[in-house]
Amino acid sequence: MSDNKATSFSAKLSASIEQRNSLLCVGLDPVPDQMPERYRNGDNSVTDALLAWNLALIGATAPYTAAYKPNIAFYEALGPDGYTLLRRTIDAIPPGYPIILDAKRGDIGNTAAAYAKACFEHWGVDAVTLSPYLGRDSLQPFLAYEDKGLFVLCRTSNPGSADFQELEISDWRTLDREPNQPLFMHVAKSATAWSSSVGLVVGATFPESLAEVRRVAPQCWILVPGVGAQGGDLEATLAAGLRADGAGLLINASRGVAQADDPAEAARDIRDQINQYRTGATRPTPQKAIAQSSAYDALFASLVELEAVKFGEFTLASGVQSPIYVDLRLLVSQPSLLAQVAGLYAGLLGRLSCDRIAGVPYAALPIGTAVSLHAGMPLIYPRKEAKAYGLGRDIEGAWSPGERVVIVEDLITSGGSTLKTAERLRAAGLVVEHALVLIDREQGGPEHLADHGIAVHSVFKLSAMLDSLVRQGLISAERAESVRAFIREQRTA
Ligand code: NUP
Repeated sequence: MSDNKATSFSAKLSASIEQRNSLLCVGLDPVPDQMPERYRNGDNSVTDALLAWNLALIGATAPYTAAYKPNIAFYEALGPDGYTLLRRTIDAIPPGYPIILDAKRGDIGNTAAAYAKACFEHWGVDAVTLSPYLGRDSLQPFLAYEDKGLFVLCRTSNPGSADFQELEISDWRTLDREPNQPLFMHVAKSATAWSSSVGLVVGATFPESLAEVRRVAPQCWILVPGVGAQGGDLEATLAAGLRADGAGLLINASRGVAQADDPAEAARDIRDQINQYRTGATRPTPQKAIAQSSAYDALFASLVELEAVKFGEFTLASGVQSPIYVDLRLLVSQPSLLAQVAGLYAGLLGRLSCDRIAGVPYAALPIGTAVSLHAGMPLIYPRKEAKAYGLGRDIEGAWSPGERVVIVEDLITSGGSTLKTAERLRAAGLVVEHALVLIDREQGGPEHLADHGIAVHSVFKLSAMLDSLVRQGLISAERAESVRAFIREQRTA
């Protein structure tokens, strides 16, 4: 959630952060075995002792924490008494402190509505954690409580978060500016686009992921568990995730505070460490942390190094003077880069259903072959000139009329060569509705092809590469601007 639109949760959170000068969130996760002996007074019940512990924690940490986060699992584990303990704990938190119920809910619509009612009406908390994997409609009942905060699990702190959250996928419907991305990045982009009341959960154990998430979700609140007992690096977390205004992160500590000999001191220490970093003159800018971790920077730098992308003054076949020259035929000279690029095309291809891919000669023949090997998808290719001897074949490879073919091209400018290929394939009875390219030069090609019933999916757009090369210091901002101006001019020409 961003605090531009002051929902009452974000307003309450901002006020509490300011009042306590703290980005700390104290977790209230009572575990009987871990309870210090002093809370057992002989004949009190376990839940009474746990309540005494929670009350002591709340009292001790109130001067230093901005919010509290009870995780409902620890209360449910106690059976019916656990519900009473949670009720009393929530009621004991002084007004002015936002309460985030860590419940990680996510279910089909009507069930989600019941969960939302339980969290916001029964427990009366200010915010809740949610799992995004049932999709947007599963969050809708929570979004309907407009004044509440939602923290969507994005990149969790546990080692197993790699099992699914790191899976690299591409979504050509929304993300064609960038190559394959981990699933958690899709969650970050989509969930924060659903509503400004959506924040994210990113574990402190993955600061590089946090930097990536911050890059695509520059404004939202991010709840960060995993410092302390789970070993997350506080400084790296702050470097990666703080917003430019020095806020935007809520750093959770549960066991690190609750099990300390002196919880007040533990909470104060974490708050102070965070604040030293926030106010320190030496901290690296968030932009630097982000630039260091962009997954695409390396690809763009490799293309420049190979001279597949060159900057200068070039005369194009049309006679036009261009400040950029892209020659992806050179990819064959660096097999590892060709393989990487093929993987990116294959990611786009995975979303489409087709029978074959078709490489456009010449540049896209080796690329098409590499994609075919990567995706296990058979390749065909139209000859430049039809053969006047032998079988006189015009399209090489095995195919039958009526099959669906996805065109693989190296880059798209006006779309002319892709259209020519599509027309030849269509004339042979093949069905052509999609084309994949590595680079969209943003000169109107996709729009032109859309008029001919062909959807173009690009791995990235030229402007994304220019932005990255400037960020990496590989080209100057002026050079990037001259390329952008050229592209604009050519587009309108
Ligand atoms: O990715 C997550 N990691 C995590 O630890 C998402 C969470 N919600 N949590 C919760 O944060 C976890 O369930 C526990 O309630 C708290 C971290 O506790 P501790 O490691 O600070 O004791």
